[in-house]
Amino acid sequence: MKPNIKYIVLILSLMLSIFLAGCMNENTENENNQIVDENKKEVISSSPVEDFSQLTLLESFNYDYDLDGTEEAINLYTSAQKNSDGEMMWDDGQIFKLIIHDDDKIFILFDEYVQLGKINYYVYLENDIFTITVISPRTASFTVTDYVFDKDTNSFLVNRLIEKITDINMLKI
Ligand SMILES: [Ca+2]
Repeated sequence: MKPNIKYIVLILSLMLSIFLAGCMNENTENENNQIVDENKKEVISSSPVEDFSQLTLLESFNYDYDLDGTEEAINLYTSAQKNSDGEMMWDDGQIFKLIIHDDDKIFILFDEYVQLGKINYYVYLENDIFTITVISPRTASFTVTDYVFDKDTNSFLVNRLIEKITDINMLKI
């Protein structure tokens, strides 16, 4: 009889798993209907220094967010170049990179080809926690993403606050 009991326990476990999975799917579906979806969390760790000299530096902001006495540089680069008068020659699309330079390492917060759109970033402290928010309006999407510094792991936690990537027809950027 013992094998039969094992078999019944196995079947019951499977049924419970399927039931729980069903519950979790329901939750996911509910949350997908909301604008704010905090389920998609990623972590950005440091990577080796790269050469960005071929790119155009659009903005730079310095701040010592890890309190080690040296300011980090938060730089926004684009692949679009300047003409001889120093004016930007924007194409329909270009690469944007938001990079934090910290001594012998960098953090690549954002590295995307942006078609008909732009990138704005904001740097602030929220409850004394260093945070960067990137807002990217484009003709067919609209995203707002937080990059929150985690001093314990010296990395950035990604919170995709708004991610409208389908059915968007932007009227004004
Ligand atoms: Ca520092």
